[in-house]
Amino acid sequence: MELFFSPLACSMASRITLYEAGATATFTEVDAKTKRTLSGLDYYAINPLGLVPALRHPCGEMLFENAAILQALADLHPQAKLAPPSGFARSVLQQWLSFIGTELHKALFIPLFDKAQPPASRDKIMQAGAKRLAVLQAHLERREFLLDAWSVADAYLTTVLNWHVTADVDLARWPAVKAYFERMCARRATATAMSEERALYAAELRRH
Ligand SMILES: N[C@@H](CCC(=O)N[C@@H](CS)C(=O)NCC(=O)O)C(=O)O
Repeated sequence: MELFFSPLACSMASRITLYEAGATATFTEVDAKTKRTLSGLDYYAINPLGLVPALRHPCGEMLFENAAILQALADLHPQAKLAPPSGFARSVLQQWLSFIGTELHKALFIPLFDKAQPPASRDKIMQAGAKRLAVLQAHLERREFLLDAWSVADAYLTTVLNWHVTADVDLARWPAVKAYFERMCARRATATAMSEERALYAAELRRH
């Protein structure tokens, strides 16, 4: 199994998941600027969109998209109980993966990374994002995790919330979200993944 990732990108959710499962994998770093692996392979030949993550599944096929990859990783390690196996509970997991992917990752954080964004557009993005974060706040006020137990959705949510500093989103406005983020960061698998990827990110910055 091979995970194509870039440091601190959304692909970190897969690393967190693998560490939670105690699983082994080959981690192949993709330089976010050059779109080459550190060994020099053209990443567009793996994913024509140049996006991470991509997973070479043990069946030999490539898989793309966080929501699919995270569920595949959970299914490959059922003993770790990282996702409800089926039924309505699985649908709720998919609901959260979609929410994180479309409402937070793509609609809130990625646009805010653009420092050239005019203040009026930034305010509009933040207003819409605040409604999404308020939904999370209400949900997390009474829960430790997104579902009844830790799941791959928590890996994804922690990974995107980790961008709040760069995106200049003050999580203190949503105290339950802030407390959740701090709780998740304290988990051993997450702390290890974050510290490893921070070091790789610093190395990437030094390269460019
Ligand atoms: N829909 C994709 C989005 C993946 C994505 O946006 N990846 C970002 C990193 S967080 C990326 O590779 N960006 C590089 C680029 O836009 O060129 C998924 O959920 O996997």
